[in-house]
Amino acid sequence: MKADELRKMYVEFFCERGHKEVASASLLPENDPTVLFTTAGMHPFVPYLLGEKHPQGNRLVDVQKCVRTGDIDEVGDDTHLTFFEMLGNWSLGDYFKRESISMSYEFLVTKLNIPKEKLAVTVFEGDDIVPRDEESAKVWMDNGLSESQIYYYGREDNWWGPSGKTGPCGPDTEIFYDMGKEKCSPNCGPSCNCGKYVEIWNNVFMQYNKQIDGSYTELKQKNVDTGMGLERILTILNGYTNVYETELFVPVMTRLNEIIKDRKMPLREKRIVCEHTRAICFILGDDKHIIPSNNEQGYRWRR
Ligand code: ALA
Repeated sequence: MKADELRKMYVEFFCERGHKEVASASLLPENDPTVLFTTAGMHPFVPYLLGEKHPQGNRLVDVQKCVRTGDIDEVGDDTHLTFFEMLGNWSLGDYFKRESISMSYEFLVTKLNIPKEKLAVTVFEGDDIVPRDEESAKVWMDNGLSESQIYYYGREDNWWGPSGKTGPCGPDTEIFYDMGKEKCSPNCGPSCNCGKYVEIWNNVFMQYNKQIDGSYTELKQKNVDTGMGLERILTILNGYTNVYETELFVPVMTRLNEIIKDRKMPLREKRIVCEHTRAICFILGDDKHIIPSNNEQGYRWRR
């Protein structure tokens, strides 16, 4: 499977289900002053998640360029990236948990032919502010997952957003692929980060707005924000073990090997050079043309 085939399949699948395609926004957030870069698909949509009408309707699909530096120290492992493409489908006050989860399941299992046994999902276990998400767990089971494939976790794992201090957020259900490695311990699960389970998609049920004092208010409408990692899905569909084997990285790695010739360089360092090179190319090539400097986006670029 080529990256472009996958992008097309995803967009077509959601267009067939009433979504309108929206182009990727700039890597410099236009509608969200709380972050330096577009770290997720949601930033361009913040006003619409808050209730403003989107000109293209209330079901949207996109392939959004993202830069996320929070995981920068993980880069060089098999799956973490600073620049990545996020395949996203959006409900702006339209469908909610049942339809969102069912469409994700159908896309993965029926369209991409991923065996359902290879999936594990997590749902929000609840706390004193927001109840346990039994509804999402039930929808997963109605679709065909068994109870043993469903894990409940707390706010650290199953709550998404806001990226800055304030804004739309909510509990999520995350979808993982079992890479087939041995369990790292009897308690091994999607949250342990041992590499057995790789997160491929996140469906966020955005129904809250976090305020500056840390409290949550209900949004005017219930939204869905999903994000699937293009590079990770591509790795899995092609039976690779890491993102550097995909066509998105092979040419960069080939060129690096030509440049360093016989000099020894540890694999992890090579991967970091490839990954960061790709990221700064996209930052430099962005419509907003970000250049290295000593503050804000330009400083991240330079680092
Ligand atoms: N906004 C969600 C994420 O980035 C989909 O994981």
